[in-house]
Amino acid sequence: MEQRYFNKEIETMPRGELSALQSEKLRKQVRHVYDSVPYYRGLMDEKGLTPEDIGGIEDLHKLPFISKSDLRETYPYGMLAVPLSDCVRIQSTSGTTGKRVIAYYTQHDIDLWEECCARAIVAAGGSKDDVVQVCYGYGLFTGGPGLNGGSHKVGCLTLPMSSGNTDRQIQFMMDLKSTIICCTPSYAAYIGESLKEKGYKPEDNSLKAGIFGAEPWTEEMRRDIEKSLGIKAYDIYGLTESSGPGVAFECSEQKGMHINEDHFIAEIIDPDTGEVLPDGEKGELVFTSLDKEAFPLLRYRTRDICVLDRTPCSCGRTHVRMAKPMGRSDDMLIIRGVNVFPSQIETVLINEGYAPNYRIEVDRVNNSDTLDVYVELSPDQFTDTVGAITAMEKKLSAAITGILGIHPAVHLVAPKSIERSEGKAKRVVDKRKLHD
Ligand code: DLL
Repeated sequence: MEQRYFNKEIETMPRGELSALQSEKLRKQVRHVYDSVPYYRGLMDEKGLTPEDIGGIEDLHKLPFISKSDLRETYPYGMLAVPLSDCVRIQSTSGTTGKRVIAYYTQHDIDLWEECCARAIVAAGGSKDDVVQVCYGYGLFTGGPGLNGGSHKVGCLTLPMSSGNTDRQIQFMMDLKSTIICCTPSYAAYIGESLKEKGYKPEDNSLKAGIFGAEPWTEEMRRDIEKSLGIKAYDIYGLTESSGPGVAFECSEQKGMHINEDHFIAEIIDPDTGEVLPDGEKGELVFTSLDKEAFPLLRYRTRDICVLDRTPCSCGRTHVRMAKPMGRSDDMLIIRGVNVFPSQIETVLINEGYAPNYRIEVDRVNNSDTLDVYVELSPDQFTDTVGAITAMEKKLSAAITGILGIHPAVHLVAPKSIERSEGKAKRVVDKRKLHD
């Protein structure tokens, strides 16, 4: 397949030149942050560091980390590195775990963010001839505005649908012949299911690709969505703190997401010790933004657990690839002492032939953790024979035990009884937190 790039010079830049570019930008960025963010200057002072100590990327490890708690402490303006009058936009996180994070953007910051998204769209096969249906949420969430801006930059016809109203999504998709769809993977699965219910076959739509992210999703879920929509499904990663979607994106090789390294330096650290880990080892992803003016974060701890791969990619892009994040360190459940990521359970469900409609409930009864997995049956799996259901539950429970090493209570429930998600899916209810 012929490779196309949005910014060939940067995306295929030889490693040596890329490192030199990163070092030059890092020196400037550290100086900018030191001079304009008293809070970060304080952290550097505590370590006895001045901007002169950071000669290039080899010195990155000397800098202090920033985490969500620093952003909460400095809320709302404490991390702002330019006068408020130079900012043109804010975006914000959903704030489900505590105070919201507010990210600020100058026009320059918006431009570079949108370019990152444009690179992702072109890598997924997009060009000015495409019709891009953006059904990530618009508003404070970065998904809609980010992909919308990227789609404009590529010159695609952009459908700013936002999330929800699935009947209308399907009507526009069919009438305007959308070729690329952008939304969360859980909403993509829901749209696929709704199309089927309306009697459409995968080949009835004009879609060729989907750009899905904002939440963890497995390879199994990718195959499911690809089949139900008749497309190639691409992953995209990002977080509000670092602009939004487009920090990393998949190319046609689909062997990890290329991190836009001209704008972000990625490190993997041991979440307990903060020590930088060698490439190929699993740990917490840390980002340093190199170009952002308003809200530049140095060594920001994402809590996402991930692996980096620097081996060359046959797509020609030279930028490092990150594996699909397997979840956040704070999403990881510790059940009876065993570390469990919801994505592990999802893999088993799909491999066993179930759709990714499930809810995980963890509780503590008589001082012992309980794990209940509610899994929805599809209409063709549904049966009202109790014996058959019990046998299926036992088989699924054994398959999950085989992977996790702990035994869940599996409950197969009626079709459509688990709530669908139009944005990020909420799959886990940890009732232990409610009791604390
Ligand atoms: O979710 C930005 C985004 C929008 C990314 C649209 C991709 C597409 P936040 O709401 O701040 O920003 O959430 C960021 O979501 O730290 C990850 O834990 C998770 N996440 C984002 N993309 C992926 C992905 C947006 N592709 C948090 N795979 C991040 C797994 C993802 N997790």
